[in-house]
Amino acid sequence: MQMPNNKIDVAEILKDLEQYHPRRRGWTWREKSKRQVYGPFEYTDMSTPLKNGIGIPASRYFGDIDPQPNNTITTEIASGRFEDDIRRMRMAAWHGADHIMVIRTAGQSHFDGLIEGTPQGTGGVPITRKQVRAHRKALDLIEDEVGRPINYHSYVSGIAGPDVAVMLAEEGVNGAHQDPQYNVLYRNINMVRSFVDAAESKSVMAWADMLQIDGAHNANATAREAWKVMPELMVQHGINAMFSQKVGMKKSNIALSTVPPTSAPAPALKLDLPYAVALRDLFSEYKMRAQMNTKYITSSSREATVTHVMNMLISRLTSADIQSTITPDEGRNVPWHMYNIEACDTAKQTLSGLDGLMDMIELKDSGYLREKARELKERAVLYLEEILETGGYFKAVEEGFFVDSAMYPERHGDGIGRKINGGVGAGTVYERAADYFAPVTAHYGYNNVEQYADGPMDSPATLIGGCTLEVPEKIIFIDELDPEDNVNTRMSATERYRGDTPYVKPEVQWLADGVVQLELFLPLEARKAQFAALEIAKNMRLKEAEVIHVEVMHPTEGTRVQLKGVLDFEIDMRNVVIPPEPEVMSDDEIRAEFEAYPVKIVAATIGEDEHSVGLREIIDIKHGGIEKYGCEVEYLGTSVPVEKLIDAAIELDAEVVMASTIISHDDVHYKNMKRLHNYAIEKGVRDRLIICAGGTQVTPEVARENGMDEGFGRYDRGVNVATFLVKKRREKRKNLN
Ligand code: Z97
Repeated sequence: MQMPNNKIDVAEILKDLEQYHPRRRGWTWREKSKRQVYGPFEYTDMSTPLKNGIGIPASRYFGDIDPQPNNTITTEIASGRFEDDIRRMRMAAWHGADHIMVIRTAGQSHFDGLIEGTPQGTGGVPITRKQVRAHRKALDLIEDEVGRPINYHSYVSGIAGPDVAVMLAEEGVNGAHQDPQYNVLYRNINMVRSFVDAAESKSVMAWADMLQIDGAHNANATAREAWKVMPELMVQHGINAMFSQKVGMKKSNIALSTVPPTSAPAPALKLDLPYAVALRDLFSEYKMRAQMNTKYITSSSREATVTHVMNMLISRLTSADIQSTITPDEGRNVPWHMYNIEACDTAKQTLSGLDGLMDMIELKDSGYLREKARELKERAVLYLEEILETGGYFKAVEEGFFVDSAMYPERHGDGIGRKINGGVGAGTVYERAADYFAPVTAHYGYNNVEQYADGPMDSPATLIGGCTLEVPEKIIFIDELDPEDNVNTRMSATERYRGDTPYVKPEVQWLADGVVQLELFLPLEARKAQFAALEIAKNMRLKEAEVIHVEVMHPTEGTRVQLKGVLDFEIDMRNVVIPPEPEVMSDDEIRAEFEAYPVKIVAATIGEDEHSVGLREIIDIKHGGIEKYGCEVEYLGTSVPVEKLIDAAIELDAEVVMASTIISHDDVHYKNMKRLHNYAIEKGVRDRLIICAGGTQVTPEVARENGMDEGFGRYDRGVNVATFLVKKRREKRKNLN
C-alpha cells in the first residue's frame, strides 16, 4: 500500500488478514534525549522527531518544527466502528500519539467469552480477533510512516479476562488495562474468580511483554467527592502493582493509572500536586500513566482543555511516563476525530512549552507540599492496616471499604460492598487436580510439569510443538459470524464516499456520517435559547439536531449554544471551482530581494473612500505587512484622488503604486482602477510603474481587466502582495536585459 500520500485503504488492510501475524511484541518507549534540537531551539525533555507529522498551528512561526515530548502520548478512540478508527489512528499518530487506546463497547466485561467478527459497538468497538488484527496491521503501516513505534492498547478486564489476554498476546497488542479490582467494584464479577483470572491474565501479559495499566482512575470517576478517595487510590494502586509483580510481571511494565483528583474551581493544585508527589514517593519503581481528570468534565470543551493543561503541569512537575489525552468533547459526544487530534495537540503544545521546567524550579522539600503528601501516605498505610485487621482484601470489600465517599479514616458507609460468594461467576473457581497439566505457555500456577521430568520444564507447550503463542499458524482465525452486523456491510453502505471519489460529506466519527456542529449566541435566557437554537437548526434543514452545550453569558443578555445535527446532502467535488492556490514566497526570500533591490511604494485609499484599515494591514509591520520586508512605503491617507496618487509616485520616484478601494457601489472601485491606469498612461509613466489595487470586493481577474498589474481581495495579506512584487520586478528586470 502506498503511504503517506494516499488515503489509508481499509479494504486492503482487511485483505488476507488470516495470514497476518504481529511483527513484534511488547511495549516501546520513546527515544528520549537530554539535548534535542528542533529548529532554532534546544530542548531537554523531548524525544526524537517524527518522520512525518503535523505540528501545532503556531509551529509555522518557528520553521514548522514539531517537537515530540519524551512522554508517551495516549489517544483514546471510541467511535464504535473499527474501520473508521483506523483513519483516526493515522491522524492521531501524525499529531504525536504513540499509544492508541481503542475503547471497547459498553460493558464488554460481561461477555463471557471471546466474540468474533466485526460488529458495531456503542461508545467503543467490540474487541475481537479480526478487529485487533486489522488495527495492529494498520498500525504497522502507520508507524512506518511516522517513523516511530506505536503501542496498541486494549482491556483485559471482565469475566473473559484470561481468554482476552491470550488473544491480545497472540495478536501482538502492546498494552492493556488489567486490574481485578475493576471487575469486583464496577462490574460485580466475583472477587475470587477475578483474582484467579487476573493471575492467569497477568502471566500471559508478562509473556507478551505488555505494559499494564491499572484501574484506579475509576474510583476517582465514581466517587461522590473525588478528591476524598486519594488514600484509597493509593491502596488500589498498591494492591494491583504488588499482585502483578508477584505473578511475574516486570516492574517496568507495571503502570499506575494516576489521575489528578480535583479540578478548578477547586484549588486543584493544592490537592492534586501533593497527591502526585505521594504517589511518586510510594511507587517510584513503577511507571506513571497520567490521565486527566474526568470526574469534573462538563460539556465545555474550553474548560476540559484548561483542565487538561493544568493536569499536564502536574505531569511535568512529577515526570509522568505516559500522558493520556481525554478528548475535550468527552463531556458531550462520543469523541469526534478532531477532538482526538485537538487533545494530542494540547499535550504537545503544553509539554513542549513546559520543556526544561524542572531544570529551573524544584518542588520544596518541606512545608505544605510535603506535609500534605505525608498525610495522604499515612492515610493510605492506615487503610492497608485496617484491611489486614479486617481479615484481608476480600473481607474489606465485603464491608464496603472501597469507593466510600469520605476521606479515610473517616467513613460515610456508602462504599461499594460485594460478597465473597456473590457476583457474576461466583463458585466457578476449581482447584486443579493432582495430575492437572496444560501444554501451554505462560500459564499461572501449578501445572504438574514434574510428571514430564524428561520434558521441557519451563515450556510445557513444546510437548505439542508449541502452542498458539509460539506457533501463530495454530490460531484459528474466524472472519465473520454475523451476516448483517459486520464491516463488509457497513463499508458497502458508504462505498460511494470511500477512496478516490468526487462525493463528500462532512463527518465527525464515521465516514460520511454528515454530522456538523453549530455555534450560536442568542440574546435569550438559557432555556429559551436552547429551544430557539433547535428551531434555527430545523430552518437550516439540520436533521437530528441536538443541543450539546449551553453556557449562560448573562442571565438576561444571552446564552451561548452549541448543537449538532446531520446534513442530508453531499457535495460533488466536480462542481466545485477551486481557484489555484496563490504562490507565497518565504519571508527570507522576499527580504533578500528587497535588500538587493530596494523598492519605494506610494499607497492610498482612493476616490471618496475613508477606509484605512485594510491597507494599513497590508503595509504595517504590526500585522505582518510589507514593511517587515524592508519596503519603503509612503502612505498618503484616505480619499486621495487618483491623479494625486500617480503624481506622488512621479514626484517621489516610486516604482509601485498601491491603491485601496473598498466602496464598490456602482462598480466605483473598478472605475477608479481604470482611471488610475489611464492617468498613468497620460503622464507617460505606466510602463515604469507597477500599479495594484486591493479591497474586500476586489477580484484579481477583474482588477487586471481594468488595467491593474494585480488585484488583491479579502484573503490577501502582506506576504501575497510582497510575493507578487518580487515576481513582477524580477520579470521586469529580465525584460530589460
Ligand atoms: C482510561 N479513560 O484512560 P468494560 N478495565 C478497566 C477500565 O478502566 C475500563 C475497562 C476495563 C479510561 C479508559 C474507561 N475504562 C476508559 C480497568 C474502562 C473497560 O467497559 O468493562 O468492558 O471495559 O483508562
